[in-house]
Amino acid sequence: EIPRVTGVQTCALPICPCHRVFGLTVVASAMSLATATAPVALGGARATLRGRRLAHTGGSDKVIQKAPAVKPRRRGTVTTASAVGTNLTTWLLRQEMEHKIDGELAVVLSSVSIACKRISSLVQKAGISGMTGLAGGAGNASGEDQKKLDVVSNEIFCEVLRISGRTGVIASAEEEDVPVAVEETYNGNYVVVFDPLDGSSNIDAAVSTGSIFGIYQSDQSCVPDWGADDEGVVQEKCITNVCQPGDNLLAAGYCMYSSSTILTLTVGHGVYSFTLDPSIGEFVMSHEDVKIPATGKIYSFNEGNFVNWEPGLKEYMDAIKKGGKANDGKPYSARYIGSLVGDFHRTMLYGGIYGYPGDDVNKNGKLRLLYECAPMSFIAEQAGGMGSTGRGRVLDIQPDEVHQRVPFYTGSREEVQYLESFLREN
Ligand code: P6P
Repeated sequence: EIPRVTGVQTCALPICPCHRVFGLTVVASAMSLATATAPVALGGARATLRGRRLAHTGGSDKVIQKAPAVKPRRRGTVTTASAVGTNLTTWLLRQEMEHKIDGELAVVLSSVSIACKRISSLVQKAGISGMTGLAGGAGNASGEDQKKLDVVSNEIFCEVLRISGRTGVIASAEEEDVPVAVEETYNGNYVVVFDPLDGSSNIDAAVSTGSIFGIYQSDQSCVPDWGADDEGVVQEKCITNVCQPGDNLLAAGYCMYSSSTILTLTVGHGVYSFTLDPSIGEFVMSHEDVKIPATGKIYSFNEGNFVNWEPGLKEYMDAIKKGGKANDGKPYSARYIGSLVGDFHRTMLYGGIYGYPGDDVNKNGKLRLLYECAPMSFIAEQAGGMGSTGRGRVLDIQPDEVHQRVPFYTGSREEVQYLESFLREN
């Protein structure tokens, strides 16, 4: 039974094996291709040309094969082979070897990937396991109806993060307004913010959904003194620890549950996507060092809100419908599935712009800064794109509260800058 303290939910979980990223021998598949470039004249000896054995020539020095004209490599040039096909665990170990993350963060990321696998399995069979439809109850902290899978996905994320033993504080889209302090036994150095199942309104129609997460270093001055702090002080420290600007993010990612399950993440050195291979239950790298095209002819907005948009945004919309730079002056195309993760992933790969503007009804729009816009902006910037409020960089914002909303535009750098130019004029 998890003892609940009103205000700050702490939990004393039974001692469980932590998720560990076991040390594996990492074989760096460095290949150096020393290739002959001149025609090969063989004199009575076996020879190897690029690994293929050629027949003995009986001593005549005639050319028996002209090597393909390839640019000679400087001997000793090590060519690091692509990491595509590497599984997530091996990639995390490589990041740790290269000091891009520490072992503790590797454990947290590995735990998140386990949560994503479990949620993917539930999403794939939601329609036949009675997991569609509303959970009932009062809804989440943002006043949104909770689907059954929202609640279950949230519990999965909370459980794997607590058991990882590396998480100090967690803040979820589905938890009440205060972040949750992880009980001391399992307390760790990281703050994890997440939306366990974004776009869950699409579940009943089997349209793409996703999990979004961001990981911060815990501010040691905000770690509760479990023996002395009362719950008000613990709560205050947790909120301070969670409300960090996106620029402090150590890692961020999303897992898209669609025609395939794709975990995309960054640890601050580029963006990598791993596709779940259900036959082995492993995330396998499918996209290496993803870069968003500088321009793109797809725009992704809910135009149902058009009448409430500010004048500059309306002018922008009219402009790209007449024609834009990315499409040789021809009109852009609209794509909108109402799921941030799906719309964002497509924008990442194809280019273009996704936006959820503020309007006359909701001046800060709908998306939450901490666990939607900031993680997605970190990923976008790592992929050469942008994350903007239309008038500033999302990652610069110091959050005032956990479920704070901001207007959000992201995608191709030149497309977001073009949009900003219309808003600056007004
Ligand atoms: P609307 C899903 O609820 C979400 O948070 C994002 O995933 C999505 O982009 C947006 O809201 C859709 O909102 O108002 O267009 O239905």
